[in-house]
This record gives sequence, C-alpha cells and structure tokens, in this order.
Amino acid sequence: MDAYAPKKEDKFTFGLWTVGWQARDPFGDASRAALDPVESVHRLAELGAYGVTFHDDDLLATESDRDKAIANFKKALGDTGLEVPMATTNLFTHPVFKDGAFTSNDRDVRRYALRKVMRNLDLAAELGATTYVCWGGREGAESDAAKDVRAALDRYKEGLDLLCQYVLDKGYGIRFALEPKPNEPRGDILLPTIGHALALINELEHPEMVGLNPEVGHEQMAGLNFVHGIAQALWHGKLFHIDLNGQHGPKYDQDLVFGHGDLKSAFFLVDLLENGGYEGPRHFDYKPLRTEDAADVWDSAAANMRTYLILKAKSAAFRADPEVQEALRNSRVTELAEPTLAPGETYEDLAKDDFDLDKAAERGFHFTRLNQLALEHLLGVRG
Ligand code: GLT
Ligand code: MN
Ligand code: MN
Repeated sequence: MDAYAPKKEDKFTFGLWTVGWQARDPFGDASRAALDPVESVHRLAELGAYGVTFHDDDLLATESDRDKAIANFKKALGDTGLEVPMATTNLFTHPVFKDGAFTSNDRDVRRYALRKVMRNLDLAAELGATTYVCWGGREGAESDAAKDVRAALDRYKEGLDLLCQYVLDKGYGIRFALEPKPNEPRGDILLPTIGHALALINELEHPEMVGLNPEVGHEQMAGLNFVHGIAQALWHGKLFHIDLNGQHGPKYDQDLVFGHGDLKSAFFLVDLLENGGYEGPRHFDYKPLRTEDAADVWDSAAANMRTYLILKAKSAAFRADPEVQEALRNSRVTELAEPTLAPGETYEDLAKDDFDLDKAAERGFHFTRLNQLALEHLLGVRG
C-alpha cells in the first residue's frame, strides 16, 4: 500500500483551468491541446482527487453549446462521484474586462460582470458548491491617474453586497472567498494582500458571508510570509478556501506544483492547515509547466497531492518527536499561549513584578535548534 496515495477524505480539489491550461503565455502560443472537462473529471477522480472546481467559461473548452457542456460535465460528475465544492467566474479573459469587472471605469461593464457572476452562481448552487471565489485579477490599474481607488472600493463593495443579497434571496448555501494578488495581469491589483482583503470585508453589508481564498504564490510574489497570512486569516475565522501552489519569491506568478517553490514554507503551511482547524478543501491552483506534454499533466497533478501527503506525514513526525517538544518548550513557543495578565489582574499588577531587566535580556530563545530540527525532519534524516 502506498502511504502517500490520495484518498477522498484528503479533500484534494483542482480547478479545471489548472490541468486544462494550454500553456499560452505572453511570449508564446499554446504548447498543449485543449482538454475536454469530461476527461479532466475522469482523470482527476482516478488519481484520487475529491473534487473539481470551475470558471463558467472553463466548461466551454471543447463544447461551445453551454447546455450541452453543462450536461456533459454533470454526467462526468455523476459517473465519478467527484464533488464541486467551489466555483468562480472568468472576469478577466474577454477584452471587455480590460479595465476590470466590478471596478471597471465603464459602468456597462460593471453591470455585465455582475450578471455573469449571478448566472454562474445559479449553476454553482445547483452543483452543490458552498464557496464562490472572486479573484479580481483585472481590478486595478497601471497608472495612478487612471483609477479613483476610493471610488473603485465603493464599487467593489457595491458588487459584493449585491451578490450576497442575491445568494440570500435565492436561499443558496454559498459563501464568497476573495482571492488577493498584488499584480499581474494588472500593474497593480486592488486587494493586493490578505490584509487588504480582510479590511474590505469588514466594510461589507454581510461580512459573515465573505472570507478569503489566499494563494501561496500571490503572497510570496509580494515577499510576504504565506504561513503568517494564513494564520491570521484563520485567527479572523476567514479562511474559507485556499489555493495551493509553488512560487520562488518575488517574480511573475509561477503557479508551480505545490512544494516545488519554497518547500520549507510548504512544510509549515501543511503543519498549520492540519493542526489549525482548517477543514475545507485542499485546492490546487497550479499550472503544469509549459514544457510538459499531455501525459506529464497528470504526473504534475498527482505530484501536488503526493507532496502534500508527504509533508503531512513529516509534520506529524515533527510534532511527535520528543526532542522537538523539548525544543518548543525551551524556545518558549508554548509560553506565548499564556495570557500576559493572570485572571483578575489589571495593569496595576504589572508594577508589582520583580523583573531583572539585564537577566531577561541575556536569555536566548534557541530558535536555531528548533529550525534545524524542522529542517532535519523535512530532509528525512529524523523521524
Ligand atoms: C486565474 C488565477 C487564479 C485564480 C483563478 C480563479 S483564475 O487562473 O490566476 O489565481 O484563483 O478565478
Ligand atoms: Mn497564481
Ligand atoms: Mn488562485
């Protein structure tokens, strides 16, 4: 038995647009043929995935008749038992969205974008999706003269409020998940980080219906610590969904296989997801390399899940290691969970402390040892 074979309980999901990416980039044509969503559903199910996600337009990859495309997709879901936990809208490919969708300067475009989302929300609800992702890739600008950002945020809020109302009126069991990204395809994108998106949510009419879908590479493109971002999203109760992939620091959005970028960050991320109370799907939003052929695509899909499961096992071994437990205590990591004031104390009690400033300043935290232990687990020389 392969210990790293994915099972339905692992809740691994993939966007149709990931395995289906034809590898068109700004400098080159497609290097792979279009994939029939029906084939993707079957292949993903065979590999052990739990579910599949889609943009409205993804369904039309090889069948332009929308009704037929939906019927084919539904049949494939029925045949394989794959779930659709999340859906989303393509508000970025068509040139009509060149200045954005919910925040385009063109009011007619904003109205069209909202109609396009509502239409796919109906299908998402019908397929049982409980999360609806909003990635505002074109909501932004290249020139600070071109966008009144405060007005754009008013329109962002207006759009999200309207969509929440639509879901409530229809009685759909759907929550929205905003996906931050700092740039690409726009020079600057609105809601560039987890923190910006969290702040906007607080201004909405139904903040309880809106959370986040952070993506590994998007925070790392901005030089931010993804694990910290996810921890904060969890702390706010806002980690509704997650996009797992790989990225090598600040550069264009690589969308590598999970773990094929910053592996140490991926290890601590899996450790956090597995122990931090996140129960949603583990959704891979990656792009098979442009160099890969049609068969390699499925190898890359499998690699995402296998790497996640290997890191999950490494995380369990790390936590179970008595030396790690001792190191965590020595580094006072566990002491941080203790409130700074004891029950019943007030700020006045702080004056009563018998505190030796110089002695406390001398105490080391021994974080190097802790980090080395994590590294050794990751490298397979312990546990
Ligand atoms: C697009 C983007 C992703 C988003 C998808 C959802 S589409 O491929 O690069 O990060 O998650 O719209
Ligand atoms: Mn990305
Ligand atoms: Mn994504």
